[in-house]
Amino acid sequence: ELPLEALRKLSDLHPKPANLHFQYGTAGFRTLGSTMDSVMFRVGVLAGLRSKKLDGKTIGVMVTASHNPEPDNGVKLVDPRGEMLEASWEVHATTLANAPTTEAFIEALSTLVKNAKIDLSKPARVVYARDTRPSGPALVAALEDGFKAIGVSARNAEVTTTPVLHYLVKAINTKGTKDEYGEDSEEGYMEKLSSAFKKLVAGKVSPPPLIVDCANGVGARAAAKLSDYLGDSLKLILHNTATTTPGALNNACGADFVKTSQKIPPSLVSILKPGQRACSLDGDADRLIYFYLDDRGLFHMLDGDKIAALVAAFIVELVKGAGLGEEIQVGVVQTAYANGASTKYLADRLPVTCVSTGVKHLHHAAERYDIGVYFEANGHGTVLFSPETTEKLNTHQPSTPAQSTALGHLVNLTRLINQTVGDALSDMLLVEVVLVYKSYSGIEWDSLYHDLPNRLVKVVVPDRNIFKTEDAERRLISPPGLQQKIDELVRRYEFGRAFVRPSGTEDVVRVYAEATSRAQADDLAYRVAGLVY
Ligand code: NG1
Ligand code: ZN
Repeated sequence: ELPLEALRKLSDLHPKPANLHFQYGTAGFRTLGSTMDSVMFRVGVLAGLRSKKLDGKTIGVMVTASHNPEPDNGVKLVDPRGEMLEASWEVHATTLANAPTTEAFIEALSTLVKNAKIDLSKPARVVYARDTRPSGPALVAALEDGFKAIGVSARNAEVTTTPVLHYLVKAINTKGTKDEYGEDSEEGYMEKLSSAFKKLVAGKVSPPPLIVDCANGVGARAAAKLSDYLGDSLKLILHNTATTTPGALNNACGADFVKTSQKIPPSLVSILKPGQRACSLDGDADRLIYFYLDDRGLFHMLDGDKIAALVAAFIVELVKGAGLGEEIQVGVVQTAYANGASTKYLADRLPVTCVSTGVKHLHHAAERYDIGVYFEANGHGTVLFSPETTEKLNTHQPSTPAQSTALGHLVNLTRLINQTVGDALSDMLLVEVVLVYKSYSGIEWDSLYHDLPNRLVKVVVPDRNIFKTEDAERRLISPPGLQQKIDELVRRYEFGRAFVRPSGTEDVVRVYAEATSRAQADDLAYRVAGLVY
């Protein structure tokens, strides 16, 4: 039976604003933080039900709006293996969030319990965390009321990054099993990553210090801790660490700023020397973009596509080196936003799949390879080793010392990489390992291939839901006739490519275009935008 009395009493403290509609999208619920009180309460209850449904396994709840402006906030659920919430439950989340009254909410809960066959006598366990947003504490209090209302045993992981929360979920659920992921604490995470990194770079020449733009967000705290664990193995110089300065979060800094504006954060202009490498985290430290200035002071960005190219080629080399080239297939997963030049570079070397935007699509497609490398151009990504591959790496008998070394590196990579979700800090260490092995500076890395100039624009339209896509979002099937017009335009540009899709996180339609020159890419993007509007 649902604890109706507690639910009613607490739900009445968190009424749903009458005029708002909430949607659990690709990144959970995300909107203005000041409107999310009822959403948080209801997500607290839903997390409890999700845990009960999964026999008391621990569910994660992360309160963050990532790279969005400071007044925004958001919340998403993490399933027991550290992955995004199962898709069918996204619908339940939306239904519960939009019930107009307490009674309607309780009715929707009863329906869910019945339809999903949830045994309410099971225990409910949740671990939750938040980023540094000022709206966070009040929203977490509403979430905790939700836990209380349904009787969740909840563990507060306080202020930490999204990837640490995902790590905790997996670590808690695998504790004491043969698949134990690591100690279930932030320290356990730091220890796991840093010790794998130190083993990988042992005996190598330490690289020059790395400048890290922390977006004035929670990544600043995590990077500072990680830096202590790394000691001399990698020196980090942290910038944009003002987590308590109002308005500073993601403002003219961070991975999204760098990727979108294709510029160095103004706060680093006087700091970054030519040739020196730097990277930006986003507001919850699950995206990573590198960059450097060349001798002429020109800005060069190394985005998620460049990271995928660097990392995938390195892993392929190690797999071959370990004598497992025939047995282990390495593949890459991208979205339509991947630069055409990166797709070409990668496809010449290994299998590449294109999927729809959204981490869950990338993650699931990557799981189909023995080793699946997935990165969004915006810097969100990771590498997945299938359970069979991990097993093989741990048990394979190498026949030469060189094979043994390569095998050891692969095993250490399985520990260095946060396989639950894209993780800026883990990815940063991964990139640093490859740069050390290849003796690459940013310049050599950058020259793996040359990005096609591209432009991404947002178009505000009356109703973005009329835009429907196919072929991994590369083509429109609605509104009728529009795709043909786009095709006609694209044909006029050398290496032209353009596509239109509705955003899953903002009320806009996105237009992407690339061509051989900056002017052509801009021109194509604006002409396509003109068709959409
Ligand atoms: P939408 O708003 O659906 O384009 C954006 C990003 C995605 C992904 C999600 C989740 C672009 C073009 N889109 O999705 O890659 O990161 O947010 O945060 O960067
Ligand atoms: Zn993020």
